[in-house]
Amino acid sequence: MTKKKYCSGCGVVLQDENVAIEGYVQNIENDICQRCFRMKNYGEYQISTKSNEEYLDILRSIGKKKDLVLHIIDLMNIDKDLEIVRNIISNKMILVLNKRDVLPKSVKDEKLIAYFKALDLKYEDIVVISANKNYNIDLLFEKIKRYQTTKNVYVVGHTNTGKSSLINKMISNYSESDKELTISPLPSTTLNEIHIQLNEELNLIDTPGLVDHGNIVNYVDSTILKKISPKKEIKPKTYQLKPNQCLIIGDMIRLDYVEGEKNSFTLYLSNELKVKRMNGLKQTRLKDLFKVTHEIKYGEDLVINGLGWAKIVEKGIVDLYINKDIETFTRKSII
Ligand SMILES: Nc1nc2c(ncn2[C@@H]2O[C@H](COP(=O)(O)OP(=O)(O)OP(=O)(O)O)[C@@H](O)[C@H]2O)c(=O)[nH]1
Ligand SMILES: [Mg+2]
Repeated sequence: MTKKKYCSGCGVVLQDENVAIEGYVQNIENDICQRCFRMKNYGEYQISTKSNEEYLDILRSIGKKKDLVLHIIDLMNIDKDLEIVRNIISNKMILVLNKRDVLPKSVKDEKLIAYFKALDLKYEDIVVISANKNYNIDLLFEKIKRYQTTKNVYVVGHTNTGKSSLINKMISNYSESDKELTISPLPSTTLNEIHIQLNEELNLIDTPGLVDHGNIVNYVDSTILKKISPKKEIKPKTYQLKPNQCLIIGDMIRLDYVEGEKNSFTLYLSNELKVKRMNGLKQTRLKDLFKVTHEIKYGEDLVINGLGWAKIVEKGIVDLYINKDIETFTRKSII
């Protein structure tokens, strides 16, 4: 029986028909599939659908081992259900808050850490990083060495949080290897576990990630995707709204302030998204949108999954008009 080969970019099993051939230097160590080839060389992204059952199985199998786990969170897009992973895996775990570079510099790392500490999910440690900007990767590397229980360290979390980006950064910082995992702005880039031996003492294991079906990235085309994914530090914009005023966000979402005192809405969104304030609620109609009503308590964020959030100071009632598949929810203000 011949041994199965796996794509070194995403971990998928390589069959004859999905091995990259054209233009790619064939190298047994670094074979990649067609999909990764197109992503890496032409920036052509292709959404891949997979069920969460498989990923839950991966998490369960990690839960049976003794290895250290890194749980990666995207700070722009904090999962509503952080404890899903924690409930399955009781291993030693470090919470890694990634994409620090897009949050305003004025936000202190300590504040972010305190917010997550208060959730009391029993992490060994919490580290704020930016995989893209190489921020605090040395610090994380030190913590991994301090807490690792075996050679293997698993990297888990929701899709698109930057798991593969972090491992790539560690490969280039701390090893001689030229391996490179595939990364992309779309969810479900990594399709299988991928073992990366960083050195004699450390194997990092990338995993596919939990799919978030309520995330806006599942429902926009690539032009809009570029616009809504922040690449630079976001500049929050504050709007003072009275009832009967509304905000139109990127011609996609309408936020109506329906009831309450004069209130302050600070939007944390990609700088490239245009926001307009309008008087009167009924004059601007956006096509095919559904209404979701949220009762906001004092000091809460209204989160639009995958896009960002509005930090709202006072209590009040807000109607969102939005694509029906995009999840919205409130949480205690993070900033
Ligand atoms: N601004 C910013 N973007 C980041 C950072 N790390 C990763 N990204 C971006 O986030 C997107 C997803 O990165 P990946 O590394 O593919 O994420 P993943 O968790 O491996 O995703 P899946 O394999 O789909 O589960 C890419 O567009 C990355 O460029 C970061 O530190 N800052
Ligand atoms: Mg990945």
